[in-house]
Amino acid sequence: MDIDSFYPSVESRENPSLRGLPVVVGADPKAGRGRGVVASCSYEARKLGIRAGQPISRAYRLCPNAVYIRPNFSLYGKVSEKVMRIARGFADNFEQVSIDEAFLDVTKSCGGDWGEARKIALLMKKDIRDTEGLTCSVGIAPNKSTAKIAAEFEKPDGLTVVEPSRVLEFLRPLPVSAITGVGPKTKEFLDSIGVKIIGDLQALPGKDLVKHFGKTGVWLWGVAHGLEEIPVRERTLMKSLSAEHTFERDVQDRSQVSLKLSELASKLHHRLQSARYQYRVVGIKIRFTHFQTYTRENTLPNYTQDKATILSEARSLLKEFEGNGREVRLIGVHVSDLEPMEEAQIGDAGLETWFK
Ligand code: DCP
Ligand code: CA
Ligand code: CA
Repeated sequence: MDIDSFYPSVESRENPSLRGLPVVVGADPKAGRGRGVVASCSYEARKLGIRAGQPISRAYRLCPNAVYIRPNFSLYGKVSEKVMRIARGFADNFEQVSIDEAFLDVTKSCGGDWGEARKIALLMKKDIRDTEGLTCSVGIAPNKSTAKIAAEFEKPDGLTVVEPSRVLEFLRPLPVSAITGVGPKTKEFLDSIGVKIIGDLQALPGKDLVKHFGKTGVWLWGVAHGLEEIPVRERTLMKSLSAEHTFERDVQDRSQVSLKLSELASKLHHRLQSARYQYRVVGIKIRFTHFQTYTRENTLPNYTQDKATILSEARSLLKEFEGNGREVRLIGVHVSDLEPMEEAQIGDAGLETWFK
């Protein structure tokens, strides 16, 4: 299940006068001079060509009269928790994958009856609509990758059921980019070997995919044939990540502190990348001789996965403590307000290493 136009739908629910209007949640457009991006927009705004991730200035050119709203992350977080609690109640096993998206394993509750699975989905959709005033789209299929594609298939307020016997024909005509995990670079490469739709993937011998993609090729083959079988599993979403260092001897030399800070920032970024999370808050911890400890943090306007931002934010937070001449015992960096990135299975990074 995936909530429809999540941020803007929450905004319209809070302020019903926005219903039916093009609503854009994101950076301040500043009459066309704004520099941030669109986080999400209502389906009315999508009809005008506005898209998530677009520069807000572009959105403004497309529709200066749209309703532009700065994101209210804490509200979205609370609404997400409530929706997820409802959805969880309909599942044997539940796996939340992002703020507005989850997999529900209903194998046991539907006892192999696809009509039953459909009924469960309709009940869940009704419950979410009645209780939280939001619509979502649901895909029902024998595995996660097909279910995810099916959920995207008809939006908003969709319900797409793909029974096992129909999986191959359902997937065949869809572009390879419909597969979560096939990013722009993978798509470009597949394009270069003449693979455009999932049907083209289905026609490739598995060993060719393995030749091109290594282990990922096995997964890709499974996805194309609707045979991927990664189980639905409860996962605890990470809330924050931190890294710190205690100096062997308290140090006066702040260039040493700064050097360590950049090592810690790279380490954190590496861990974020491998766990596939983005962050919105960067903080530091500094401890002087005699254990006087201070923490500082800063919230960014958007979620990001950028490496340089961790260090630049940490450095600017550290400025406050410069020039006080005190000896530093420990330095730490943390990132919090984490949000999982959606392409959970294969990244373009994997493809790049393959070609090196
Ligand atoms: N989001 C964001 N920046 C992006 C993409 C998404 O901040 N580039 C946020 C805003 C979205 C939320 O995550 O509302 C969920 O993302 P989805 O990709 O599920 O998109 P929506 O829910 O907005 O729309 P859809 O109806 O297509 O699912
Ligand atoms: Ca969504
Ligand atoms: Ca989503």
